[in-house]
Amino acid sequence: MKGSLVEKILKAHLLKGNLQEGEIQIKIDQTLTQDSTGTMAYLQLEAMDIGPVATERSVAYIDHNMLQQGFENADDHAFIKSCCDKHGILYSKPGGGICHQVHLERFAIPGKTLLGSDSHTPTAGGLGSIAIGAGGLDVAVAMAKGFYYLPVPKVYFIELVGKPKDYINGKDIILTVLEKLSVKGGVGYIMEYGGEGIDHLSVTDRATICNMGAELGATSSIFPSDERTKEFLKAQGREKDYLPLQADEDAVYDKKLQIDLSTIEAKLAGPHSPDNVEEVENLVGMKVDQVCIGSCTNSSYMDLMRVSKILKGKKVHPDTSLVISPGSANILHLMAENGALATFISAGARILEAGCGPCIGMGQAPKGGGVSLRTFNRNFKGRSGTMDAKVYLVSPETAAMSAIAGTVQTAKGWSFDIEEPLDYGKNDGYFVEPRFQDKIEMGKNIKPFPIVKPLEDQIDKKCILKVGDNITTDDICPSNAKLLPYRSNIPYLSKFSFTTIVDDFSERAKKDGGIIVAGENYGQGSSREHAALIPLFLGIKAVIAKSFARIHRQNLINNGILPLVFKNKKDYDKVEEGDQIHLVKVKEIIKNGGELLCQLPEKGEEITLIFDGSCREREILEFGGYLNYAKKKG
Ligand code: MIC
Ligand code: SF4
Repeated sequence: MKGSLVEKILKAHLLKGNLQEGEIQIKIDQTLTQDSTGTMAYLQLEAMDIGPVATERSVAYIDHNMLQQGFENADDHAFIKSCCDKHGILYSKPGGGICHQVHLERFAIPGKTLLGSDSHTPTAGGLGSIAIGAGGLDVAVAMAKGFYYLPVPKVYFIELVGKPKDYINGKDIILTVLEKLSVKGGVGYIMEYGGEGIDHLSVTDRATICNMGAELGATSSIFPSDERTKEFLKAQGREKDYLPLQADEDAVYDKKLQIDLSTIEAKLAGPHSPDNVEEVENLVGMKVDQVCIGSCTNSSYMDLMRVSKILKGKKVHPDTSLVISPGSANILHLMAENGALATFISAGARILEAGCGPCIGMGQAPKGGGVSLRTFNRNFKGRSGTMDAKVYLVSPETAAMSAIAGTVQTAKGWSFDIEEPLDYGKNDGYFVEPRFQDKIEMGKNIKPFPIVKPLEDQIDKKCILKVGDNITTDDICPSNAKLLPYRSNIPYLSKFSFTTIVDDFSERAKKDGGIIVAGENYGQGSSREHAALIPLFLGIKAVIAKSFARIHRQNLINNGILPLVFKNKKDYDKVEEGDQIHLVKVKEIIKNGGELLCQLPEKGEEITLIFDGSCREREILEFGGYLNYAKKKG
């Protein structure tokens, strides 16, 4: 990484370790939380018994659980707000916008580090921050102590050359990267973008690209900070935050890929994976039941103004529903003033408040078997709220064209000529400054989190579930309008675990806990700790996989569940659902390192497993989770 942008920022934030290998501790300048992971993060912060946060800026956004069908979500909001008041955290009310979009507009700073309890936190890389998604507990520790641990990342340089056609969006570019690298192509890397092609990309296009770096499995994604960054910050009234930043000419990278932007045509990702990419052209004419425009990927002012240009004077097709959710209240405000909102309404679009909305299944579930085109970043099975819906991820331009036609269309040949505003204005109506009051408001929706038991030396459990590659956290802990209100209630949520795959996982686990066996990239997707807290609650002792997604692996360790990998990936075939699994000398090997022997007594087989963790991670497992570790270590 010598001379890379990543190296420069990490070096300036390095507290422990070195940038050659192993684990590093870095200083965290900013944190963000959102409400559906936030309650857990703040419960954990409370358990740490601290005063004001140690960061330069911490913000708590309410953007996910905004449907208030009952008291549950409102209870959670009140709890989070009281924690903000106590610890000096800025609170962004529901309606203020999606955490990543608002943070980009108002707080992200080139060269700073940001840790967020949401996997799409790297969106701020569009402005030159090193922004990383993590579990709530890691973010709580960052708020309390101002640091975060991560394995030294490798750096993947994506050189962008050429000029994209005017109808091409950052979304088409990142879908092109996903097509080439897949949902696990970025695991272990920070994706660093550069090359003359970036001059043609607005900050929000860059943010779209960084946002979906999460779908590559990357630790983060980052663009240099240049004249376009300066213009954006100036228009946001934050020119003082500008800092030019770029890699050295002779920077060294672990991997490189060159993409010629001029050759890219509109892309889509078909059901049910963001890397199931093909050209939109191939599906032109396919009937579309629903179109959703928004999410932290594509809800910027520039995106929505392009949509407005397409919709101007047109009507949404009679058989299609168009839903638009702006990324921030500020964008909604600008569009109310410049007439774009009126264009949407005249076209027959449904306008939602600024927030995540349908992206996390909070309403607007498509009809049974329906085709939904969404400008979002994830199309995992069931995430829309309709199990058999066919969700395609597209750009806002493709979405708007298709909404009018009622069938898949591209914006090929369109020219938009939309300028960024010189002054975005500042809508502060949704921010609440902390009032440093001590009283925590704990509603009855908030249940205590499960307690981690100390590591046992022998584990003798059944393999109660064997799954394939790329299992998502949406499989482990499904999220939709019915379940999101229970993010503070693990016992209730646990009943729905893995229902995208089997009906009775929680029943299987209830008997005597168990072990899960999985393929590659287990736990991809969200940062939700619930995907570790539920297995913890259900008595899962270990997950044995070919490989793990970064955030989920850390969440398992933080919650005292062993993430073990097969030494020989072929051994995956030897274990079957229902097999008894016997792990010996667990404590000793986790503590001191070495290979872990796994016996399958009914088959008379033995396989070798590895825990490939840092000394700190070994201690966390030994002490029974990160909270216990943090308490013991002071
Ligand atoms: C998501 O897009 O999957 C979420 C919902 O934003 C999650 C966080 C969560 O599960 O609450 C994420 O991306 O981390
Ligand atoms: Fe919200 Fe969707 Fe972005 Fe997650 S991906 S933060 S649910 S808008």
